[in-house]
Amino acid sequence: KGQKPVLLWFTGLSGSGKSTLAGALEQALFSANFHTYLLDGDNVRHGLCKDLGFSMQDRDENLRRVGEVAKLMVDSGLVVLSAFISPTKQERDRVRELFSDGEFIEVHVSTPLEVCEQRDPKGLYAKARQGEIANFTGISSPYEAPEAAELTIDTSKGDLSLQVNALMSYLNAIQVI
Ligand code: GGZ
Repeated sequence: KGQKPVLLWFTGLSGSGKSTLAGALEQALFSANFHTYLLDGDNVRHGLCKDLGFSMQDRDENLRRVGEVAKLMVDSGLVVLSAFISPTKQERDRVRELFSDGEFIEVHVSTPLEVCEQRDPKGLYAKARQGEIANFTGISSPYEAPEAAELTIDTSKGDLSLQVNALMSYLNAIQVI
């Protein structure tokens, strides 16, 4: 049983659950013996993109680099998962264009802003509201929701294991795994 290399691109607000969901999916794929790699702010913004901040221009460049790296990883045969806010349609579509049909799977983590702000795991929304963080997505910087994501998941509804199962079923249905 083989695997078809693809990029699963998770997009959504800070605190929407992108990393948690992508991490749990990666674990499920790993357990089923698939070869994966998870790109997220934790492993990219401290290294490859440590020169970049959160202006629109820097986010563009962050996502351009992530897209190019993901492309190399997909070319090497991996199932790649990425978890970045990726706030604009233009940035996401530019990454999509690097891939052939069916290779780029956009997953909109659509958890509402109110829920993300209530979760506020790192206290960043509170800081953004107080003006201590500028250009914060959803507060003082825009987020454009995808119009045609392959999948949409609201992590405030239903539990993580069911959402991972839904993602695994989708990957199975489109013959990625
Ligand atoms: C949004 C910010 C900001 C600003 C710091 N706006 O919840 P987190 O902390 O762990 O995830 C957020 C992360 C977003 O980085 P990305 O590389 O995903 O963004 S983008 O795709 O737009 O390039 C948040 C933290 O960085 N963070 N400042 N101003 N999120």
